[in-house]
Amino acid sequence: MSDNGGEIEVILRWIQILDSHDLDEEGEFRFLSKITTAGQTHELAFPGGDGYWRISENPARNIVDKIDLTLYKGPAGSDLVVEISGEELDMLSKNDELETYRKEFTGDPSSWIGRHQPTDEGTGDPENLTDWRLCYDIQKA
Ligand SMILES: [Ca+2]
Ligand SMILES: [Ca+2]
Ligand SMILES: [Ca+2]
Repeated sequence: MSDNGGEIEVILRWIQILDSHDLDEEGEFRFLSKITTAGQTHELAFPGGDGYWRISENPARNIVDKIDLTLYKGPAGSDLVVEISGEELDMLSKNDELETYRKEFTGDPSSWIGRHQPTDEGTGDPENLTDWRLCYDIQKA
C-alpha cells in the first residue's frame, strides 16, 4: 500500500438540489459516497438506514447546510477519487438518479487540501452538476 505519511479527512459540508425530479418540486434523496485512496474504496450511505432527505428545488430552501459528515478519514495514497451518487426516491416508478459527481486528485496530497465548491472554477465547475451542487473540504486529519 502506498502511503505518503499523511492522513486526510474528507468532510461533506452542504449540498444543493437544482432539480427535484419530483412533480411537487420536493424530492426524497439519499446519497452514496465512494472515496478511493491507497487502493481501497470506502463507501458511506447517507443520511443512512432507510432514511432520506426531503429537499425542495425552490431556490429559497434547496440547500442542506451544515451536514459536516466525514466521508473518509485515514491515510492518503498517491491519488484520491471522490465519487458521490444520489437518487430521488419514488414509490410508483423507478427512482431518479442524480448526475454522479466524480473528481480525481493526483500529485502531492497537500495540493488536495482545501474547500471544493461549485463557485470557484467558472463555467463547468465540477462541483456544479446539472441537477445538484456540493461543497466539501479535504483537511489534514
Ligand atoms: Ca421522482
Ligand atoms: Ca419522489
Ligand atoms: Ca469547484
